[in-house]
Amino acid sequence: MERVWWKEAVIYQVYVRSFMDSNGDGVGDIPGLISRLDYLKELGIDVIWLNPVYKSPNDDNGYDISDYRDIMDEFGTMADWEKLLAECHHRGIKIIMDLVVNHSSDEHSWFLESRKSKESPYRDYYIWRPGREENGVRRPPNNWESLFSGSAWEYDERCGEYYLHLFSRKQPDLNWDSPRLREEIFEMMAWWLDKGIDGFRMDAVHLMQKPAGFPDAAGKPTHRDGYVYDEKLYSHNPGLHRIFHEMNTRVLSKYDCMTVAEMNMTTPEMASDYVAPEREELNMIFHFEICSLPRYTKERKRIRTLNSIQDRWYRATWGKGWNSQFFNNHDLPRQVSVWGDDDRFRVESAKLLGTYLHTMPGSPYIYQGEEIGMTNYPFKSMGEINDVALKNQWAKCAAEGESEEHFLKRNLKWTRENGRTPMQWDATENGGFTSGSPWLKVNPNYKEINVQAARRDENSVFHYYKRLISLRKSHPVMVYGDYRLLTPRSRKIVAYTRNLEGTSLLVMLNFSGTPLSVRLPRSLRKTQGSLLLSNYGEENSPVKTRLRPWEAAVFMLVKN
Ligand code: TEU
Ligand code: CA
Repeated sequence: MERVWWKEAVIYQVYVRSFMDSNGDGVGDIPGLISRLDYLKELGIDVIWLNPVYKSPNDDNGYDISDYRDIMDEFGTMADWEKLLAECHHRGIKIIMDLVVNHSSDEHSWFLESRKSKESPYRDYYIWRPGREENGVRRPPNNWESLFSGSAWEYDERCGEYYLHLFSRKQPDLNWDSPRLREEIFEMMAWWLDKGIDGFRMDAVHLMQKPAGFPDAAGKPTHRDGYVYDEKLYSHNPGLHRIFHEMNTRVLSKYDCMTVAEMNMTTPEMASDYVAPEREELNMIFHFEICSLPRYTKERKRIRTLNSIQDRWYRATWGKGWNSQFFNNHDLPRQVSVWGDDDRFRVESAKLLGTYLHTMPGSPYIYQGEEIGMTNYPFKSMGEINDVALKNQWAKCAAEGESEEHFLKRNLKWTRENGRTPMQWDATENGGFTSGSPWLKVNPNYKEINVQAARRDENSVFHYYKRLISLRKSHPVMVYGDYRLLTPRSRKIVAYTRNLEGTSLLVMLNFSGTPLSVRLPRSLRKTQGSLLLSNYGEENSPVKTRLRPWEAAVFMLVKN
């Protein structure tokens, strides 16, 4: 397998708005991030993925961009950003930027021009369609529901047409069928790469190519308004591969950069067509099969399903492309609250999850705060929620008579707002995130869970992550070793080996709060080995099969 830096890299995601506020306005910013780069260096990560920092009216926290070549006022200036890049590179840290080009903001100059008239040279940068009439009533061009609730079409009085927005109405979809639009985006990408960035995380790109003819979605409406949500219909349409190939050959291939494409609805069977190097498209994908599993699968089936998903992805990508590993990000609740036990075994289970992500095949992505075991927020009312997606959904449900209590019960554990509360730096007010009043409340557990406390405590999640990252650097088997699952039938134990040129690792994880034994296959029962890493902290232990609650143990095996 070809060795490249982005396969070896540990990537750290920074949601700037919630990372560190430098000027007391309650909003994280670029100077704040710069002030914490030494912390990230100490952790040992290689790449920072910056959530969008471009000019934006912030209808969707920066995912609605009004100028792709400028920085959001609240976050700082272009000079601040340039300093950030220099300070990162100076420390040997790379930066990848969020590329949000399925849609722009409705305040982008392209859209302002586009909506002026049907003859505007920018008209075809977006997707405009006449409505249809039903019983004398004007209706949108089709029945699509937006990913953020309500019709995916918005009527525009000026020309009497609708524009498409798969997300909020302030996020009109760009028209990738327009050669001029494609050209603009490619130029913009090259402009950032020329500035020196090291790649892109590509936002919701499975949706870039719309289905020909914009057919109605089949299936049941989500709400009484009658719109039908069918992400499968909106995704992976013919033409998408051509876009990536063009993007790659025209722009990406000219730089030593990495790409990771966020693409819900991607199956392992589709994956290699996107990530096989000879296809010249992408480097890796964030697929949603694992992160959406806990919400939609029964608890007792969770681990077996996790294993089978990983197995399918491994077979589909190993030796043919590359994969990514993550349990949380800014669109998801905190991993220790979902996959671990954020109460009795917070520290143990946070370490176990980290062990898994860093020893599975694929590049690990750490989401800010994960490395100190930050947890979900105890939200009590919709009044505390900022997120446009959840607010829109609540408006629909409230109108249909659902009580707030019931709605919260269904959604709070899963809302992405949990992942967006500010980073907890120390035990001072607001966790040291801001001297002002934070844009979103800091989790009240900041007095106990914070960076300063974690750094002081040798047994903290933070020190364990440091160790994981450094082991990954000194043991190529953790990156390039092949993977074999040993426990396909177990409900709570995950054990596997990684092998590379005579070096073997054995990883054993107990995803439960009760002690359990691992049944190793016969071939491994007499194996000798030494403990490389354990979340219970001991040093020299022979291979053992009894695991304590949430115990994670990694052994280096000795060939007999
Ligand atoms: O998320 C996209 C996204 O979440 C969808 O692709 C996904 O398929 C869907 O939510 C699941 O049903 C990205 C960003 O990560 C997110 O923060 C933005 O709000 C969104 O795009 C719009 O830019
Ligand atoms: Ca600020």
